[in-house]
Amino acid sequence: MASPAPTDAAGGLPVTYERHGRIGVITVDHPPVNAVSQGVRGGLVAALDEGLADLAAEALLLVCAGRTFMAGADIREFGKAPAPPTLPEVVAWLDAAGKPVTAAIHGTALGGGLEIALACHFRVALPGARLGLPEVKLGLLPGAGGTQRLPRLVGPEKALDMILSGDPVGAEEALAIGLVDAVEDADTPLEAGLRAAERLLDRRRLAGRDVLVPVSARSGRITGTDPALFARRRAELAAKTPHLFSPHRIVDAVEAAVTLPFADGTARERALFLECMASPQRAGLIHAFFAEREVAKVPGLPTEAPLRTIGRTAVVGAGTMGTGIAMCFANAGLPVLLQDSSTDALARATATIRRNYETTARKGRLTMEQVEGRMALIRPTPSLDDVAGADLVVEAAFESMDVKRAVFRSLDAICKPGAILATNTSTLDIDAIAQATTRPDDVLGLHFFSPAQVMRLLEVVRGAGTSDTVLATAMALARKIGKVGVAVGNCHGFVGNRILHQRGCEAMALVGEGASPQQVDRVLTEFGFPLGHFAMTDLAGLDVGWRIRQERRKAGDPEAEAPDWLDVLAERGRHGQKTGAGVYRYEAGSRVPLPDPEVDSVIAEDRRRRGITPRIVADEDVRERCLYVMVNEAAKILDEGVAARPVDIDAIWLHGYGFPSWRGGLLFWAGQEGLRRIAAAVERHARRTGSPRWQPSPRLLRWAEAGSIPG
Ligand code: T1G
Repeated sequence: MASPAPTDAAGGLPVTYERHGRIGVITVDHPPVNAVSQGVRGGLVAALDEGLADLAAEALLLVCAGRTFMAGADIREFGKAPAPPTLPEVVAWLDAAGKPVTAAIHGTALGGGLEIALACHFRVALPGARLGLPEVKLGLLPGAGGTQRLPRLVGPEKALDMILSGDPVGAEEALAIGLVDAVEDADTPLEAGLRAAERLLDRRRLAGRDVLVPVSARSGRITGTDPALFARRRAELAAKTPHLFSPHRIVDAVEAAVTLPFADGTARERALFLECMASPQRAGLIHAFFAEREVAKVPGLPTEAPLRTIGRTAVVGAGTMGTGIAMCFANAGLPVLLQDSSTDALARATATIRRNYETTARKGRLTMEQVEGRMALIRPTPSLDDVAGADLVVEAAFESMDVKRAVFRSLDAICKPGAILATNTSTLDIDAIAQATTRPDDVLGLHFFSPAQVMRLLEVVRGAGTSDTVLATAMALARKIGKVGVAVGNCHGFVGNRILHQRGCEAMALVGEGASPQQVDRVLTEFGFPLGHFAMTDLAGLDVGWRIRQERRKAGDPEAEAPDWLDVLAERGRHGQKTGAGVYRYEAGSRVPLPDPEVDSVIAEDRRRRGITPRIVADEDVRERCLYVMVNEAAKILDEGVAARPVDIDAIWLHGYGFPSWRGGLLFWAGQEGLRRIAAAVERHARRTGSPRWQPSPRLLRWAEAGSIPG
């Protein structure tokens, strides 16, 4: 298959061929992750042709330049017409090569990148390398032979584990299960690969490794597999992820490796791959993949904005949030002072942190040495003066403006010049807090989501005075601590909670009209949320919202709602999971929400007091009103510039509120749901209720007119 060596966008050669002695070396160089683009595919074929034609080359070696082996097909090409050669064609060409080909793997060999390595005769991994087939996380399945070759190397059961989880395995495990032939320690993949290829030639081992999995010599099918394996996996998927499209097809494809000869199994895999490629879930998951990376680039923020150095951090307030935030910094290797005037609170926080780390260690995700290392990074102190030397201080005190302004006045007096002062407030006005200091340019919001050490979203809230440097530093810090940082503007509830508030108002209205909390929650979990609205309220704590509403009423906020049945429950001490009862009741030690007749009677009393006769509410009403009001609020947020792009809102709800990732995000889903349909419903509810929350956003109406949401 001779073809001119293609060039990449920069005009360079993404793949080159060069002989080293008797080994022909094919090098892929397509930064940043050697994604297998059309140029790389064409280059691989051209280089392979050259190596096969090179009579002095007795064997071939495939390596990658840069930080990693090929990280998979180029996802940016999905949805476009496939340009030849396709990945399956490249893999088939490798498979048929007349000379032994060794792949030397460093960094990550993922997806199509690993499938290329699987088509080589031998694989060596450098220490630290990771190998996986993560296609399921994109709504796909390995479409270039992975579902047929992997089972033949590691067995169908381990292959199903890897492909259904999408999680990579390390080099040593890859060796143990037969995925690689050797782990080769060397300074470069080239050095490791040449050493391995020479060794193989010396041993005259020109065929692939002894296949560890019994394969029929006649049919090429895998033999000896427990026939109940696939039924068991299908039953597990039906229980765990009935709504996901690609996992069921992965089972079908791996089963074909057992029931069909290789060529037929490969054809079956291709057909199943194309079914997944056409699925809306693939579009949603790939949008979610890029959204997480896109939001790190803040429009209008100079990319060369100088960054402050964040070496020492501090957290003020050792409550639930402060404790979790301190763990975030320690997890990233940053020393952190955890300050609280109450030594009891500090003792509780320290015990909680240790308990959390030891639980993680028991699950094998941390060593006890790492636990002690992280504990050593967290220094509790009752003295606020101790934070004077911190580069960044995060205030996580009680959600009260008076309290926060007092803390910031103190920090302003204590902290060194250039220290960044951040508040973890979830709803309060950043500017009002910044005005308590003489350095508003160094103040911003870092809104972590509970539990802070788990949830990936971090709303980075820019105040009127926040400088570019401080914003850029905060966004870089978000990446360093493993968060999805999204830059947002300052308004009540910022972006995520402001949208959540509208869904909550609608959920309360639906219950007032006759729906039950269970019905609202069931509709939302059937949509794909991990928790319904009221179950999530129980998790966060009814007292949180109750206090915020009290604060708003005390401040005379005209939009503050009158007390409702949730306030009645909160006043009765039903604060949610933490008190064993909230909207639901919870058996001791259980998080399973159970309906509670006491709540039904509180709701019934609330309806009587409001003069409402309950009616049957249809599930479709619940779905439409809870979700469409969110879309309308998102459009208003964009209208006001509180969020810069639709993708920012998608990332916020994906990573802060469990919006189902296979739907791509709130606004990506709205585009699939139908913008005209949503706008018409919003206008209908506006006429029905006259409520401000249903007043259609002009932007939503423009989207409906255009039939799409521009980036
Ligand atoms: N295609 C195109 N671009 C990619 C890419 C890919 N596969 N992977 C990463 N990028 C971009 C990413 O958008 C970012 O761009 C930059 O590279 C750095 O990524 C047929 C169908 C490899 C572990 O699912 O898991 O093969 O923002 O910030 O944190 O069977 O990227 O700089 O412009 O994530 O060091 C299967 C996806 C594809 C791997 C590196 N492969 N990538 O993480 O860097 S489907 C994957 C990752 C497939 C075949 C099937 C991670 C990483 P920008 P990054 P990182």
